[in-house]
Amino acid sequence: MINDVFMADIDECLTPNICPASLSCINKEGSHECRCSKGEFYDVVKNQCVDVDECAEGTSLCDHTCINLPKSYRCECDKGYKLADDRHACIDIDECEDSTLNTCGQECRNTPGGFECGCGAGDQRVRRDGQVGRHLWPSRPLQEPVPGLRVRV
Ligand SMILES: [Ca+2]
Ligand SMILES: [Ca+2]
Repeated sequence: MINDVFMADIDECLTPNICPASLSCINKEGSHECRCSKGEFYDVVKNQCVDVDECAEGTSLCDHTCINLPKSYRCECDKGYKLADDRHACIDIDECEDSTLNTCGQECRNTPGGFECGCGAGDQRVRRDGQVGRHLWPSRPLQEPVPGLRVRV
């Protein structure tokens, strides 16, 4: 019969400095383990935990830009896109949904990463601000170039 008293686990982690600096102590049944934090790895040469550069390793899976951080990383999106709830994917901002995000005087068409402004065939005035919008399209096909069509950029 096993004597529970002799089988009792000792929590080695209660011993001060049982693990080298920057390593966390994990108590295990009959032993213990010194481990680096999540997002770090043990560098044998430096004898310490160092940050994993998820961006350089290509493990970040960011849609656009990866920013390496201590023990972590973060994803950023190009202009005209916003970070999705999963904090990795980038989704297009619909500038036409919010009039403060587009500079169209008349019609607005959402495009991936930007928006386009257009005007009716009968209207020759089109406002366009090059900030995010890229192109100009006639909202109705023009049969031929309209004389005197002026585009203000
Ligand atoms: Ca990192
Ligand atoms: Ca857009």
